[in-house]
Amino acid sequence: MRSLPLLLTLSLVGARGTLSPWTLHEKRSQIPSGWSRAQQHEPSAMIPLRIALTQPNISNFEEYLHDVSHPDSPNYGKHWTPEEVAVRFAPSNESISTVHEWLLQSGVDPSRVKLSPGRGWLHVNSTVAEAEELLRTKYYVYDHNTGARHVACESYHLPAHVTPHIDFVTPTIHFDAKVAVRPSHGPVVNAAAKKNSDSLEDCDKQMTPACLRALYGLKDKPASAKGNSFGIVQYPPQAYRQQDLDSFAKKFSTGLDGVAPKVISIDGGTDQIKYVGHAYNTESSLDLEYAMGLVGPKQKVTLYEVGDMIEGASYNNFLDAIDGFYCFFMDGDDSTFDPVYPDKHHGGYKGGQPCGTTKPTNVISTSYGWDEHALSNLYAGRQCLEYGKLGLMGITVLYPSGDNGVAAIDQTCTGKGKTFVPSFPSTCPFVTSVGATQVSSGKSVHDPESACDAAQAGVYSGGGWSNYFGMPGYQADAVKGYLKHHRPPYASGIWNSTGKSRAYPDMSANGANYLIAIDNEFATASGTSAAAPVVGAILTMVNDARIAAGKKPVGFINPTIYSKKFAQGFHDVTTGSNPGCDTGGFKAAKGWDPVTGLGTPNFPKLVEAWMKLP
Ligand SMILES: *[C@@H]1O[C@H](CO)[C@@H](O)[C@H](O)[C@H]1NC(C)=O
Ligand SMILES: *[C@@H]1O[C@H](CO)[C@@H](O)[C@H](O)[C@H]1NC(C)=O
Ligand SMILES: *[C@@H]1O[C@H](CO)[C@@H](O)[C@H](O)[C@H]1NC(C)=O
Ligand SMILES: CC(=O)N[C@H]1CO[C@H](CO)[C@@H](O)[C@@H]1O
Repeated sequence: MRSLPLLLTLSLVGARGTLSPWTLHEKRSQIPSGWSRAQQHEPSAMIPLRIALTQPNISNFEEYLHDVSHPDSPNYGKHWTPEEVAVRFAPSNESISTVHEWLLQSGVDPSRVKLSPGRGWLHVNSTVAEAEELLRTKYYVYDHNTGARHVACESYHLPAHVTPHIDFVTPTIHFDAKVAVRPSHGPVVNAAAKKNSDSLEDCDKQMTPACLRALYGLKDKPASAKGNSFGIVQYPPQAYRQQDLDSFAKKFSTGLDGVAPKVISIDGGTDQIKYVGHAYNTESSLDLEYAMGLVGPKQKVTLYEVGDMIEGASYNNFLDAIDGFYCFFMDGDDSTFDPVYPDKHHGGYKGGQPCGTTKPTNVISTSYGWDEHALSNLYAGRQCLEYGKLGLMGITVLYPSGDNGVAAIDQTCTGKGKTFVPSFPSTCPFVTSVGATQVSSGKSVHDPESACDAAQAGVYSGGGWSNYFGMPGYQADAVKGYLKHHRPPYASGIWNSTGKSRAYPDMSANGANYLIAIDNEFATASGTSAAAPVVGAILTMVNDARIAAGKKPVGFINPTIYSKKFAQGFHDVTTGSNPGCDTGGFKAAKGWDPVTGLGTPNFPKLVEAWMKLP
């Protein structure tokens, strides 16, 4: 840990702070479902505050990203280095000193204030009583119906002169950002593996690599350009079993029998073997069998295993590991928000948190999602910007759009009006959100696909409009077109009908009834979490072709895929919908729609279009 430089002396303290009025900074409108407020928190308890300092130049963020990722930009593909990103967005000395000054003035001893190495965060070791005074708030303990506990407040305030320098403070109004133990995949149904490896029959009942290759025109075996990489992120207790990957390979993937992914452990992440069962092995079997199967044996697939079995991990734990300028403290710190390492619990991981020492792959696919409203707007916003920074550096970030149509992960909807619940990080305009389609019953791979239908696939593709993020320029025309020609018939109170917010998904891929090897048998699994790694594999093949030709990886793809140059790159999906919240949800339609996005990939056309770009 590093202390603040001595330049921040008491001489900076002036009368300004004391005169400044307090303003409301963040307020939660509801308690996430399952939680209830118990009692006020113990005033003497320790509560380590983390203060996210405002980053400069953010107002130009979309422009910067557009500059390196729009196909008409002369700087297409000229990605930034991590240092360039850090310098552009590092909080200013003024922000650091203003906030520090306020803390000292409020009676906090300088030894208890620390600045993170990337200068993005200030940490204050304080008691609940002090934090309540600093933030003009009250902390409560909340109970979850599973027995979990959480410390939070309902709202908090900051002095007006400090406000422009602080993004947000944690722990405050946010609820646990730890990734849900249950990944967002559909039900698993036992099914005999009757199909042989290249049969294109019954692709409506059992999806296989051969069905996907036929649907999207994929090459059998990519060349594997040196320097290409593709990563899948896994959170505990999910784990893969090598014997399952081998059984799958024997049947479907030549050259992969006995081949393991390249495992990178972050924060004590391991491939746990203590628990076996569909609840523990489905996500990883699905992701790896298809990711590895599609890119073939020459392209190594990286598996990031994040978090130990006790504390688990949040998306931020992963982001800390791959970006040293985002991470908080080299050696971990006390926090009740994002899990902290070394883990103090008995049997927990005792090593530290990697901070920017883990190399990110060109394409990163994560098959988990979260309800947008469980996180605060500002917290989600900060994380979203981080995905945008990865985009600036040429990294593609994929998230599934969710499996419950317009409803939340637990299928509930908020409020009396049954308000739709968007899925984060899909609503972040700087990730590529992937929805799910199916080969409908009785149809073949040569017929157009439809959006996933729960009757056949057990899931409905998540999609809709964010309540937090504004609409990015790259999708404005596509989304306006949908709102004009297929305006959803719902009252404006239950969905974000402003036409000014981020709409998702961006694209889709088949997510229905994937045949997987799991726990020594074959079964089928469905969901957008199948679609995301498949899109990841396809973009990895595009990168393969580009890198072999001396070009850069595709990076952030959204400005590209919505552009006219890529209009032929997708199979438009025009049938199906995504029901939820006692409604029929949204409808798929010609062009972009909030169920299947732009449609499913047409690989030969995508490669052709991407090879024309510098
Ligand atoms: C900010 O402060 C650091 C010392 O902590 C100093 O090296 C740097 O030059 C300052 N930057 C500006 C723009 O004043
Ligand atoms: C925070 O303060 C407590 C009590 O003063 C102390 O025991 C603890 O070591 C401090 N933690 C850090 C990270 O400074
Ligand atoms: C709808 O989205 C906009 C832009 O993201 C946001 O400002 C607004 O608060 C949202 N409306 C609701 C009701 O959440
Ligand atoms: C390119 C650009 O706009 N840079 C600005 C980023 O923010 C710093 C600090 O506010 C300014 O000094 C730069 O001009």
